[in-house]
Amino acid sequence: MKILITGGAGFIFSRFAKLCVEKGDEVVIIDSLTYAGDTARLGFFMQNINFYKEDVTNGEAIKGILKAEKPDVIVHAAAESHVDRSIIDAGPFIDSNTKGTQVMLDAARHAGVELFVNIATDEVYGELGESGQFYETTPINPNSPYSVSKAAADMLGNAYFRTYGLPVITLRPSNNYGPFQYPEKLIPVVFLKAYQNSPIPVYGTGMNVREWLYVDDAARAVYSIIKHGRPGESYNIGSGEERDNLTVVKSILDIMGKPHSLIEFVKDRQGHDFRYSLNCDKFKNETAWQIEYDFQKGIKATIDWYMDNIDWTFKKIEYLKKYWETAYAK
Ligand code: TDX
Repeated sequence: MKILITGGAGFIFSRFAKLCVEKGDEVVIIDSLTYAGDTARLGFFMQNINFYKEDVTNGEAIKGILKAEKPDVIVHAAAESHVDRSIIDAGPFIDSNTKGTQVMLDAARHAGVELFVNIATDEVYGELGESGQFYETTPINPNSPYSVSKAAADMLGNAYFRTYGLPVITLRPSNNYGPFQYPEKLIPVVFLKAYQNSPIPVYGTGMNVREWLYVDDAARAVYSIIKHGRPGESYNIGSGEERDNLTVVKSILDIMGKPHSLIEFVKDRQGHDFRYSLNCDKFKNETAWQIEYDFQKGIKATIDWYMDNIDWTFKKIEYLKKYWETAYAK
């Protein structure tokens, strides 16, 4: 199979690209290499990958790549992904996530692919209270500029299936974590701050809940949907491993042998969604997928990886400094 992946130099889809190479598939990546993209994530797998440094909003270039490569499957994952940045400036999110998806869908329609996997997020559903779950049938009701840009992209995929018959499958994964995550997201932020014995910024009360999915499990889930998923359908992918943020932070500090007194409660994220929780029965019933990493195993593997790869993480600090001044303004 020839699989074209957009955003393949990112945290999650570099892992997926490596899995595809391991499975013997031909892999093509389109990635514009923004601040969050990094081909170091692909390592020596780069030699097995046709890599195009290109922006998914560039319609002519995308059409040209699809014409030259003729992929069987497109996995469209390229996106601006950090909620806090979307609160500072929504512009790049609408461009990359919404416009970029429309460009990819149109290019795929004209190229005639067998399958288009549209990567969405659990955040398209909005937020939950203490109880309940999101089902694939739950109405979309996003709250942040980020999740709105992703919800529009999600619904565009459905529209292209219904209107043009493009074979689109939509995936809505929960929070991913693991090696190579860019250190602006909660888990690597906590690692980096704790490593430096700096205060760890926890928004609000730290009681917001996320469902944590280890990146290798996510990559295997995407692969299994290519094999077993049904076009026109959406699938939730989660681990069932729900934790409030404070519990996550304390787990990391305990693994690192750092004191809980490093925790600093800071101003809450504006419009902060309280809780996400996915019902994944549909996905599990239609594929043989199960998680291999519960949170305890996954967080240990993650922190071990960051300890062993401290150089990669520290290289990101210069760029992050300026952003952190805005993100954590008192
Ligand atoms: O410094 C922090 N302090 C803090 O308390 C950061 C960065 C986050 N948080 C909180 C906010 C959230 O409740 O931790 C939780 C997780 O935050 P993020 O890592 O920013 O992830 P989240 O906002 O939940 O969104 C993630 O999951 C869904 C991804 O970034 C999205 O791209 C994905 O779609």
